[in-house]
Amino acid sequence: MNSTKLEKLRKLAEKIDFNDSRLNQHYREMEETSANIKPYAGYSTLLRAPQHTSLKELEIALIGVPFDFGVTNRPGARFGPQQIREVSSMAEGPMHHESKIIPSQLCRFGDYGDVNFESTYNLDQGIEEIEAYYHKVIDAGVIPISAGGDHSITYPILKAVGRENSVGLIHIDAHADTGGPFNGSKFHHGGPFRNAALAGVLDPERTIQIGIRGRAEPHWDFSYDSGMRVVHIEEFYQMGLEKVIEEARQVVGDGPTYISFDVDGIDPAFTPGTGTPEVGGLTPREVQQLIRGMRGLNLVGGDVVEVAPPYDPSGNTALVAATMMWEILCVIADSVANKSN
Ligand SMILES: [Mn+2]
Repeated sequence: MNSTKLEKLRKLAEKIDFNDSRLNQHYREMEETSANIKPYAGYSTLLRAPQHTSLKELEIALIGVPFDFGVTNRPGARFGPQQIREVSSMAEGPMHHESKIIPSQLCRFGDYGDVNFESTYNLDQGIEEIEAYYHKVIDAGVIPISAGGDHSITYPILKAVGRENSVGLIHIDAHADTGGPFNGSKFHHGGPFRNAALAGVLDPERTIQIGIRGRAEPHWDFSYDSGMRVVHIEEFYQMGLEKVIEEARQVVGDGPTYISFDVDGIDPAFTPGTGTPEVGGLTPREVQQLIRGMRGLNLVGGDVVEVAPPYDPSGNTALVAATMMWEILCVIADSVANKSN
């Protein structure tokens, strides 16, 4: 290499600061606090967020819901939040690489811990306890982003989130989850969005369900009858990602909107650790793009559900879930910042 070029390269390597000054600020602040713990040391938290025991300082609370009494088949999602915490340590850095969003500089968020269930044997009581817990979160004016838990948790969460104004919904899943009572209960994980619509907290006409497939299809009549937009996996690929994003934004409009992501929406090649896997699903890339496409909407909460670690010794299902939780955090942090401006 000629010596001028080499000289220039060596000069470049002397640079200490990042080009983006927000990052310099972030790492300076980290050095000044105790936040600079190595990723493999200390306590695991959701998205490596600071632990918080009070809602007072928070605008967004990351919450675990270790609950799987609502499954129609394989249990295990009660272990989801803890494994999502564990794999969260693999993600380093404060900034979303594409949107350049730095959530910690837009709003105050933290790991608020888990719903601490009093009863560990009773589905109906569990649903009530989740609702009571989230009313406190909403009372404090805090936006919840939750890690499940099976999908039955989303009904009591929406009861709190949608109590003043019914919400619109971006729902990514293999199953529409609008089924009626099944095996003696209406609170199972195949029915949260029927329950939420019937409770008046979810607007079916502002609901879009993406990635739907599989032999449970006959159970989803309520979606069609109530006016939900159902995008089957076949139609997703016919329309293409951009058109689906466009339509999702039209469906939910500018009213309050919730994002619910079931890991079984993704193909079990990527997320086998889940109770009811359905072959032939979305890729993690596509779900990332979908969530990024929701930037600028009026977002009031989100969840990532159905991670069941016992069926995935690799832990990759939880890593995918943590990654989508990060994507959701970024678009919600942006939404919070836009509202306070
Ligand atoms: Mn589901």
